[in-house]
Amino acid sequence: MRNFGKWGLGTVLMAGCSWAFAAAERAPWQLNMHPGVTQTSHEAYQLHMLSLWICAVIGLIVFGAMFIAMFKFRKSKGAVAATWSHNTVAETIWTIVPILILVVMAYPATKVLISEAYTNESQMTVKVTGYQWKWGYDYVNWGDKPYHVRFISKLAGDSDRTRQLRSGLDPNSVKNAQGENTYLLDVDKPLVLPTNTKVRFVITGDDVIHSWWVPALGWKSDAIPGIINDTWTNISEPGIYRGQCAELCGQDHGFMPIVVKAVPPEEFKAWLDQQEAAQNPSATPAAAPVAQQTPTAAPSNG
Ligand SMILES: [Cu+2]
Repeated sequence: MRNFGKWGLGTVLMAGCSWAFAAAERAPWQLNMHPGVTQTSHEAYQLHMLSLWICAVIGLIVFGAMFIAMFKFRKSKGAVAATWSHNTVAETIWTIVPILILVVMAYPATKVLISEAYTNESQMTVKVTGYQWKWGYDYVNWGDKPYHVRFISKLAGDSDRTRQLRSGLDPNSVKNAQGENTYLLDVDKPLVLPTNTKVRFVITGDDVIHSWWVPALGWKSDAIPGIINDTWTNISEPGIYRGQCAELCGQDHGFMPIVVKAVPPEEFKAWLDQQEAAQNPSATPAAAPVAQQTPTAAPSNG
């Protein structure tokens, strides 16, 4: 009976863990995946929950059968081992049932993968380039209008100074304006994106393989030299979304965070125009009236 108490406690703890994993609300000590802020991330979350529940039910059946066999048919109760070794009907069932379960899981997963790859009808394009150890962002267009805005986004100065060997600086004192600890999480220039806009990403690497990953967007994409991966996002809520390089790329792999700042489309457009004017003064009518007479002049892309 003492042993049964131990097993019972174990079962209750396991059930408690499953419940905690299944809880969808964001909370301190949240264990489950976050649903994110895009259609793709919601779809990934639903796939995850489907798999989780299928696994939970399979676990319950398998462990339930195992515990019944262990307790009800134990030697001390006079159980005698069976002598048969094959049962074609049982083997057929336990081959076909897992195949059906895998098909049930693969069908929606494939649908989501196909929709993630559908970059047509995007409203703007951003090129992401992975470097050792920073990210390059190029804003290629907004609708029909081409843009030539480009910048490098790297670890914020305070984190960078603090991380140096024997810097003597306290990582706990690296904080943002809201007082949150942002040690190794902030960058000097975030990737600004508009909300409610289908943004296409073309992602590549300049030296070694990196991987661009912001969990709230629902996907990650390898940044491979010589190869261009494309995917898309459409962020529903303004906010700051953080990510990391997700492919070991050298000694400072852990020091190239990603920060996406999602703002309403009007605010984004104003920011993008301002960046365009600042980076390409010769091509901007306001800064150089001469350019107004020759609107076809190719903007310099310094
Ligand atoms: Cu990396």
